[in-house]
Amino acid sequence: MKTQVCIIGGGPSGLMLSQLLHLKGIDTVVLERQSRAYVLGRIRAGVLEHGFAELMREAQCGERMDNEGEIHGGFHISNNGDMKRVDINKYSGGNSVVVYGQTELTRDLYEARDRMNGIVIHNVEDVKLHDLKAEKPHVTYRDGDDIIRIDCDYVIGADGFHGPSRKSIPSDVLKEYEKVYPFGWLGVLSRTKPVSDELIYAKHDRGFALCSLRSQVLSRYYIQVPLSDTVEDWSDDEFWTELRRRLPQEVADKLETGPSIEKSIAPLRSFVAEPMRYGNLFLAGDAAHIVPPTGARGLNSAASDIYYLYHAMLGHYLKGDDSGLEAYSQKALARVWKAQRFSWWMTSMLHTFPDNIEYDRRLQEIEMEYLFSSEAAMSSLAENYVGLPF
Ligand code: FAS
Ligand code: PHB
Repeated sequence: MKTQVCIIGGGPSGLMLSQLLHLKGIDTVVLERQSRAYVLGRIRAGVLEHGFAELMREAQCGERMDNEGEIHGGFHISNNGDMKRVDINKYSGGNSVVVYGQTELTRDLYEARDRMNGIVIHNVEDVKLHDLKAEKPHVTYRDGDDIIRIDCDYVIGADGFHGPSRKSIPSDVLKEYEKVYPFGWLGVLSRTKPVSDELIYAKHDRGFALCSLRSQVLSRYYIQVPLSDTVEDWSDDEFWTELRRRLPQEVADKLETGPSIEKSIAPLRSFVAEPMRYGNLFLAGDAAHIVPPTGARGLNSAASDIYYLYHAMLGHYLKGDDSGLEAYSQKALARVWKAQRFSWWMTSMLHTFPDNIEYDRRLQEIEMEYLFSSEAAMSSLAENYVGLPF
């Protein structure tokens, strides 16, 4: 099999790039290890930056997002029950975010791929990357007893944190930066009316909590839990009781509870792999970087990678200009690290750290006090939350 761009990973990063390139006449093949149902069964991001929403529209996949997604111009931060609103619309110069689940946008991307007869191959096994430094790399995968070879010009590693692409870069070339947080997020999805029209990030002595949503009939809630906890340790009732304890009383009193339709624990880590290019391999999204979800930067960091790669590939194929490809890693990492900083800052300010000394706990309080006392601090939060420019 031959193609111009072989994309490993059928998550949002891989699908978005495949769709954008196809619209410009550039051939791609997407290789996905899981079934489509499995990929669409994942519950992940919920908040889209302005830039991501624009990319969805450019990819001709934005219609349902525009019809069903919610535009949010602010969110709330509570501190042991004292709640204040963050007006991101005012402090970002009129920008906002779209609340629309990653599951839904991934579905939209798959449907667009189908409409254009895009090649997405599911249930591939043993994907291997070959000759990445040669003129023409190739990728192989196993289909039952057969080994299938795909010859291509470029390989895109959009295969997430556990995929083979990053691991194909020699250890003497790749540098990894990682910070693991001493807690995770226990998330619950429930067919209930969201407790608030806007997100609530709740700092509390018992631990962090987040009230989010997917629609007016589908709520998404999280509570910080120790890394030693498992989903089995938490019944629905225990989850709702603990969530209420961490919310302001007026919010807790109107919390509508119901059976969890999804319940999972995500560990929190900050991770960056450099460089994001090795020969004709380009890493994008979670394959290259991971953030704690506190700042809602995970999926949105993937968006700028895809934007840069898309324009770099257009330059190469349509103009014979490789400057975008040459600059990709440095340009992508510059924005990735700013998202890392913001995610670390939000996480550090809002969570309880078991080993924090008194000085650290007091500093967290001061960070919050400074934020709500300074227009400059609020503008900094807002410009990061709506998304720094691509
Ligand atoms: P993905 O991991 O989504 O996709 C990679 C794809 O590659 C997967 O479909 C995988 O099956 C496939 N793959 C892996 N190995 C392969 C192989 N060997 N061969 C072929 N295919 C292979 N971000 C937020 O902004 N907010 C959140 O609340 C949030 N919550 C999250 C919760 C969890 C549990 C996780 C893991 C992530 C969360 N994220 C969140 C981050 C998440 O949204 C990612 O940023 C987003 O999925 C990135 O998309 P991709 O780069 O496409 O990676
Ligand atoms: C979510 O709705 O899943 C969500 C929203 C905002 C975050 C993290 C997760 O910061």
